Amino acid sequence: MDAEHTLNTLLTDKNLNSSLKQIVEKVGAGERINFEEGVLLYEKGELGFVGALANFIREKRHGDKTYFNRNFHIEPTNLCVYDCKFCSYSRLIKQREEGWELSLEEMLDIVKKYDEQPVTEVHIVGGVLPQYDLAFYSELFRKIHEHRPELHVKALTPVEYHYIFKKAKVDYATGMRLMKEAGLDSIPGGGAEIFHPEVRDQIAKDKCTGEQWLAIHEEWHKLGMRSNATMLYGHIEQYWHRVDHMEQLRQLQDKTGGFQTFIPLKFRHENNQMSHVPEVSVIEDLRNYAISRIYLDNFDHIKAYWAMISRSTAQLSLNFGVDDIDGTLDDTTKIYSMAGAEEQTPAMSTRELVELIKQVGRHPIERDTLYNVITDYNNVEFDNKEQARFYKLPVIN
Ligand code: V47
Ligand code: SF4
Repeated sequence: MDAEHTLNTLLTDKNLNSSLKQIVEKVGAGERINFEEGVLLYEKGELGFVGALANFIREKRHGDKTYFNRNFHIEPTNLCVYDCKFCSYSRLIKQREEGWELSLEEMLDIVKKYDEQPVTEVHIVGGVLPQYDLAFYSELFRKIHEHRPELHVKALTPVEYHYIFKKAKVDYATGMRLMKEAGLDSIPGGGAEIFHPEVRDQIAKDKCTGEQWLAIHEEWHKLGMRSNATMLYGHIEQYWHRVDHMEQLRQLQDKTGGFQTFIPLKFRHENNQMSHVPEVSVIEDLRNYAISRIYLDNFDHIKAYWAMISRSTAQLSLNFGVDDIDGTLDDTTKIYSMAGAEEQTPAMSTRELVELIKQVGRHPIERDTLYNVITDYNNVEFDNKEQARFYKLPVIN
């Protein structure tokens, strides 16, 4: 049954409550749902129901297309001046012996390791430390581009930017302009957590506020640049906090159009100060993807970060509004393995990613960071001998 047919079936369902039916009508007509309807979906929307709506939107926008990219991470340090309660990764400066601090040369050596590989993006994110200041990151971005001009630098979050701009005594507009001039290409979605202070003050007290997070992205968008947004869900927040978070993103997106992708991040509870908070179920994960897809009508893409939710949930999510499953990663991120994610050494070859997507009847597309198509894998057969982590692109006739 196709997505359109499923939607029509919902419209003729005599047992469906009238408020939910109104949401189905809005989705069918391509109209926006409001805050109360968002909360209602979380409270009353069963998995099959929200999934049908989200899949309708997903297929209308992208058909079966499912995007991924070839990227690697650099995590400059796991030491941090902040102390977010959910963070399993960071060590406070007083625990320095358990930490790492990479020098500029060490980070460039990581970039050089990929010289022969067809990666398109480096994702740089880690803890916040005073020595990683505006001058340091400007130099890093410049040096990366000097070495490999076409590599897309997706780096840091408003948490770092707020900190380094304050220290350098520059305002957000000036700071973001300097970052662009140094070679920053886009901003990843991290540091958003939950914007509402009722929650944020309990889990991420001292770092940038929700308003500051949004203001930094706004300045970046004003420069004609793109960024992503995340939401850390499934801990102490209530449903309306999630809707409030998405509402603020939707409003900024109406203003600037600069966001590309929304990435819901499931709270993982091992080895952090919130280990007593249970993790939500896979059903809640899928419902959350679906409701995000329905609510964020002005976001092109919804991404499931496979390294965090497991490969099988990533496959399932493709029927619940998700059209992107991030990248190859090559075992270069520790943020989630330290928090209890199933993937202890997250790495997938291009072949594995393609097969994971094809196995569930979707159409794999390798993209660059800005969603330009690099390879359409629908008609590409892999050479059986080729098991390399980064597959060499086959010649397509
Ligand atoms: O902001 C930290 C989250 C984020 C935990 O833009 C946790 O393409 C769950 O933003 N359980 C950083 N989440 C990672 C990030 C990201 C990842 C992949 C792709 C992109 C993108 C961005 O990780 C942090 C925080 O919200 N995080 N600890 C935890 N225990
Ligand atoms: Fe530091 Fe980021 Fe961890 Fe917060 S989430 S403690 S800002 S590394």
